[in-house]
Amino acid sequence: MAVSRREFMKLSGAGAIALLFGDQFRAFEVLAQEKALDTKIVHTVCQVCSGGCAMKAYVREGRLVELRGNPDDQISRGILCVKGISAIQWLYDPDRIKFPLKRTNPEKGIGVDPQFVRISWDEAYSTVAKKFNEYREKFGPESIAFIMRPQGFAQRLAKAIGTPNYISHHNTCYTTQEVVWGATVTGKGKPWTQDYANAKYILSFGWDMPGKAKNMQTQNFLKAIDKGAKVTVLDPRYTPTATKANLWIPIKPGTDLAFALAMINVIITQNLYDKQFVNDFTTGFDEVKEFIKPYTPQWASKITEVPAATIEKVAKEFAANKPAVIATHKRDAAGPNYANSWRLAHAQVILMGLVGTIDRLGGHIMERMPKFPSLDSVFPPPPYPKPKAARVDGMEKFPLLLKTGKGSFSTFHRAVLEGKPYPIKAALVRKHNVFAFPDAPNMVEALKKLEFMVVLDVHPSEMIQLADIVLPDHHPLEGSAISGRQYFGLYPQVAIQQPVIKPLYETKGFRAIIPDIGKAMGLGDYFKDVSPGAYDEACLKANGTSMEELKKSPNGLWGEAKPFVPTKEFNTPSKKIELYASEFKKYGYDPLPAWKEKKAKVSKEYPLYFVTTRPSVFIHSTLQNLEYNIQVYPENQCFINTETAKKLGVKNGDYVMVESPVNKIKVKAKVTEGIRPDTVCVDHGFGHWSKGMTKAYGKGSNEGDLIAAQSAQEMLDANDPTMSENMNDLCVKVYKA
Ligand SMILES: Nc1nc2c(c(=O)[nH]1)N[C@H]1C(S)=C(S)[C@@H](COP(=O)(O)OP(=O)(O)OC[C@H]3O[C@@H](n4cnc5c(=O)[nH]c(N)nc54)[C@H](O)[C@@H]3O)O[C@H]1N2
Ligand SMILES: Nc1nc2c(c(=O)[nH]1)N[C@H]1C(S)=C(S)[C@@H](COP(=O)(O)OP(=O)(O)OC[C@H]3O[C@@H](n4cnc5c(=O)[nH]c(N)nc54)[C@H](O)[C@@H]3O)O[C@H]1N2
Ligand code: SF4
Ligand SMILES: [Mo]
Repeated sequence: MAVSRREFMKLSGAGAIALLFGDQFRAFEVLAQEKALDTKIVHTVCQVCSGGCAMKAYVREGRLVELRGNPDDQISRGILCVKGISAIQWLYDPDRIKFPLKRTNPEKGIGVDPQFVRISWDEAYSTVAKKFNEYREKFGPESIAFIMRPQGFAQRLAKAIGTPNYISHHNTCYTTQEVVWGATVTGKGKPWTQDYANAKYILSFGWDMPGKAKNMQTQNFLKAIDKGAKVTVLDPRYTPTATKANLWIPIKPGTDLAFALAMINVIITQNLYDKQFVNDFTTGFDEVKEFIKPYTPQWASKITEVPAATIEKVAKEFAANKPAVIATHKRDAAGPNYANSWRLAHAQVILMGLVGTIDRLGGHIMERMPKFPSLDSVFPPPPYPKPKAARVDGMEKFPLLLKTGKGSFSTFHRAVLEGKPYPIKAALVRKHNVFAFPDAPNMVEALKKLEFMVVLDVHPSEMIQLADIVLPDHHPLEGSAISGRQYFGLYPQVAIQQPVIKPLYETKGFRAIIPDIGKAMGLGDYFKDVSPGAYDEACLKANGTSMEELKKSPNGLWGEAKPFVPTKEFNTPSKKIELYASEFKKYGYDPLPAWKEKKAKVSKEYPLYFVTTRPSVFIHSTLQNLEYNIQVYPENQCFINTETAKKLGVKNGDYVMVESPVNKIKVKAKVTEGIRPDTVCVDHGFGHWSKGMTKAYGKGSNEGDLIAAQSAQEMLDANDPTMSENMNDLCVKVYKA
C-alpha cells in the first residue's frame, strides 16, 4: 500500500466509522465515491471466514477499490465486518504466491529456505502425478493423505486414488457441537442459523461472536439488545459480548456443565418448562427428570464457584423470557475445549428443548437452504476402489464423528511420526496452516517426515515453507462459485461468487486444479465432464434456476423471502428432539450428559487455567500479513489478572513465558481486571515463521504450541464421541521472560 494507515484514516474522514475497526479501511469508500461514475459493481460472496456474506465489489479501471455488504442478502444485510473489508488488502498483497513453485532445497524445517523456483503448471501437474502414482503403487493409496476441508471435488480425487485419509481441522473447531446436534436434533450436524434478533433472553457459555466480528451473529445480537433482550454471559474473560450483558459470570473454566445441569434441575423441579413443546416435540423427558435430581444449584455452586441463588435466577429467567436461546457457535465452552464439552453441548440442547426454542423464531433454526445435489449424483463416477486400509487417525472407532466426515488432527500427526499403523509418504494440503494443529512443533516434525508434500495456498504460509510443490489458488475474490447461505438461512437463497477482477497472477481455481491432478494421474474417467461450471449449473437447476438467471439478477441473489414455518419433525430415529439420546446409547456413549470434570487440574507447578481466543481483525493465522490489520493488533498477548500479575511481578507490556507440561512460549502481558485471577488467556493465530509473510513474520507466538496432542487411545478412553482436541483443557505457569 502506498499510503500509511494514518493518511488513510485522515482520508476516510471522521464520520466514516464502520463496524469494528472498519474506519481505516473505509478510505476505499471515499475513493470509490469520488469517481462513482466510472465504477462498476460486481456481486460476489466474502470467503474470508465461513460466514459467506454476499457483497458488492466496486471496481474502477480494473482495480477493486471498495467492498460493501449486499443489502438484500440474509447474511450480510448490507454490512461487512472488518475481516471481509480486509480482503482488498489481501488480494493486492505483493507477498501473494504468483505461480507454481518447486522446492530445490531437500532440507525442510523452521527457518530453512525452501529455495523455490518458478515452474509451469504443466510441470507442476506432471510432477505431482508422477510422485503420487509412485507412492500409490509402492506403499498403497493410503500412503497419500489429503489435508483439507471436506469438498466434493477433492473427496472424489481421494476416493479415486483409494485413500481413506482425508483429514480436516474440525475436531479443533466444531465437531463437538456437530455430533451432539446430529445425534439429538438434526441427524446431520449443527444448524448455523440462529434467530438471535427475536430472542428475549440470550445466554452465552463463552459465546463471543461480537468479539470476533462475526457479521450476521453480531448484527442479530445487537438487534435483540435494542429490542430489550436480556443477556447473561458466562466466560472467564470479560469479552466484548460480556460488555453488552446484564450479567457477566466469570465462571471457573471447564465447569459450565455443572451450571447447565443445575439450570435443568431448577426448570424441571419448579415446573417451568414448556409442557406443550416438550410433549409434542421431544422424547426422554421422564429420563431427564429422574437423572437431573442430584444436580441441584447447591451442588453446582461448589463446582462452579457461582452462588446457588445466581444459578437459580438465571434458570428462572431463561424459562420465563420466551423465546430464550443459548448463543453458541463453535469453540465456546461447548466446543472442543474440555473433556466435558460435548456433554455441555448436550445439556444445552436439553435446556432449549425444555423452553421450546429449537427450530422456533428466536432460537436455533435448521437452515432452509437450497438443496444442492452431490457431485456424485450429478456426475456418477465409475466404481471407486475400496480402501485397503483403515484411516491412520483412528476415526473409524468414533462412528458418530466418522459419519460427519470431519476430523481428526492430533492423531494424524502422531500416526505420521510413529509410522503406525502404516507410513504416510505424501500429502495434498489446502486451507490448513501448521498453527491449526495442537502441538504444532510436532506437526512440523510430522510434515518434515513426509517425502512429498503439495500445498495450495494464496499466501506463502508456514505450510508452504514445508512444501515440495506449491500450487497457487485463486484469491477468493478471483474465484467463481455459488453459495447457499448456510450461515443464516431463514429461506432458500443463492448468492453468486464471481471474479471481481481478472486474476492478478498465474493462479487457478481449486475446483479446476483437482480434476487436472486427477487427469494427470491417469484417473481421467473420474473427471469426465466434471467442471465447476457444470456442477454449479446442475445445483441451480435442481432449485429451478440457472447461472444465466443468477447472472442477470440485479443483486446477484436468487430466492424470495418466505414466511418461517416451524418444523414438526426432527431428523432423529424418533423424529423428535431426543433429550435422552438414543444414538449415544446405541454407540455406547452416555445418553444423558452426566457430570464429568474437565481433565487438567491446577497444581503447584501449573497453577493457572488456560483459555484462548482470537482478535476481531484476523481469521486464524490469516490476515496477519496485512499492513493495517497487524498495525491494529501487532502481536498476541497473555491476558492476566491485575492481582495475579502483581504477585508474579509482571507489569502491563512485559514479556512473559507461558509454560505448559509440553512447551513454553514468550508473549506480551496484558494486565487487566477482565479475567479471573486463576486464569490466563492467549490469543490464537500468531507466531509466523515464514519469511515469505514479510509483515507477519516474527510477530507473537503460537499459543497452540502449549497444547498436547492426544492419541486415538486417549480419546477412546475419554469415551467422547467427538474426538475433541480439548484445546483449553490444560493448566500453565506464567513468569517474567
Ligand atoms: N475475527 C475472527 N473471527 C472468527 C475467527 C477468527 O479466527 N477470527 N474464526 C472463526 C472460527 S473458524 C471459529 S471456530 C470461531 C471461533 O470463535 P469462538 O467460538 O468464539 O472461539 P474462541 O475464539 O476460541 O473463544 C473461546 C471463548 O470461550 C471462552 N471460554 C474458554 N473456556 C471457557 C469455559 O470454561 N467456560 C466459558 N463459559 N467460556 C470459556 C473463552 O474465554 C473465549 O471467550 O470464530 C470464527 N470467527
Ligand atoms: N492452537 C489453536 N489451534 C487452533 C485453533 C485455536 O484457537 N488455537 N482454532 C482451530 C479452529 S476453530 C480452526 S477453524 C482452525 C483453522 O485453521 P486453518 O484453517 O488452518 O486456518 P489458518 O491458520 O488461517 O490457515 C489457513 C490457510 O489457508 C490459506 N487460505 C485461505 N484462504 C484460502 C483459499 O481460498 N485457498 C487456499 N488454497 N488457501 C487459502 C491461508 O493463507 C492459510 O495459510 O484452527 C484450529 N486450530
Ligand atoms: S463475517 Fe466478515 S469475514 Fe466472515 S464472511 Fe462475513 S464479512 Fe466476510
Ligand atoms: Mo473454527
